[in-house]
Amino acid sequence: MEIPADLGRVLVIIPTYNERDNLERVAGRVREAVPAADVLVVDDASPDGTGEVADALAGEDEQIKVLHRKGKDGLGPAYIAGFRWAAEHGYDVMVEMDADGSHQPEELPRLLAALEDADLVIGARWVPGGKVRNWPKRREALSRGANTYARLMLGIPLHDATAGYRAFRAATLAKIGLEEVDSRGYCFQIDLALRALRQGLRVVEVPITFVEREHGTSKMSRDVMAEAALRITQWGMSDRVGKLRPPR
Ligand SMILES: Nc1nc2c(ncn2[C@@H]2O[C@H](COP(=O)(O)OP(=O)(O)O)[C@@H](O)[C@H]2O)c(=O)[nH]1
Ligand SMILES: [Mg+2]
Repeated sequence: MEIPADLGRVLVIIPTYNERDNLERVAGRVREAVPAADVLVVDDASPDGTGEVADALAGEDEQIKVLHRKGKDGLGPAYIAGFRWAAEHGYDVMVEMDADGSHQPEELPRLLAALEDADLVIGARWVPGGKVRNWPKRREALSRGANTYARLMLGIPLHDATAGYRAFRAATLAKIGLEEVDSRGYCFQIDLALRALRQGLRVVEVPITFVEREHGTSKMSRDVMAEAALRITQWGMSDRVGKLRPPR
């Protein structure tokens, strides 16, 4: 399956922090699964030399690009830098994909096909047909719980608002006010989905099979979880207070 022609130019943005043992494989799989798409690696000066691996790949394949950043600054800021780069270079579709193989490049054509009738497509785990491979029960419970909390607290129709495998139309990102986004970890994904929904844009979830990484380590931390829990609560509360005010 190729990219639907009317979607235009697609950029797959892969943020990396210490992904030396994963990057070449995932970039190769993207290039094979969707040859027309370009790849942008956004590396935060990984101490393990991922940035040099990215440069070597870019040297061999002109459809692979690299954005080097000064130091580890979180997933959200890395994606925002990637989105800006994509807009400056005239891409029509921006894809978010992890470097660790959790988001299978072979599923990207399905996400892109769904984008024909949507403004944002989320590759979702917690929908019928969605799956997770090699996750401990505890992590699954945490992710499901966080997503249920977000759905109820924010009143949004999504089942996997924290999912990070996504395809955006460039117009979607232009409309959602990226300058104001300062979420760093998982809540970055919720933040963008919420903004898209509040703009009245079409947000669609398609089932994916998420595969836990084999190499390297997760950058998920207590701080990342605490940020998400706090922000969901704040957003949900301010929305409720807003609704209590008399209409103007
Ligand atoms: N550039 C950049 N990439 C990051 C940062 N934190 C995480 N990543 C990347 O974001 C993706 C998802 O992170 P990961 O550790 O796999 O989180 P998990 O899948 O939720 O366990 C991976 O490709 C990471 O290398 C960061 O601060 N900067
Ligand atoms: Mg991961």
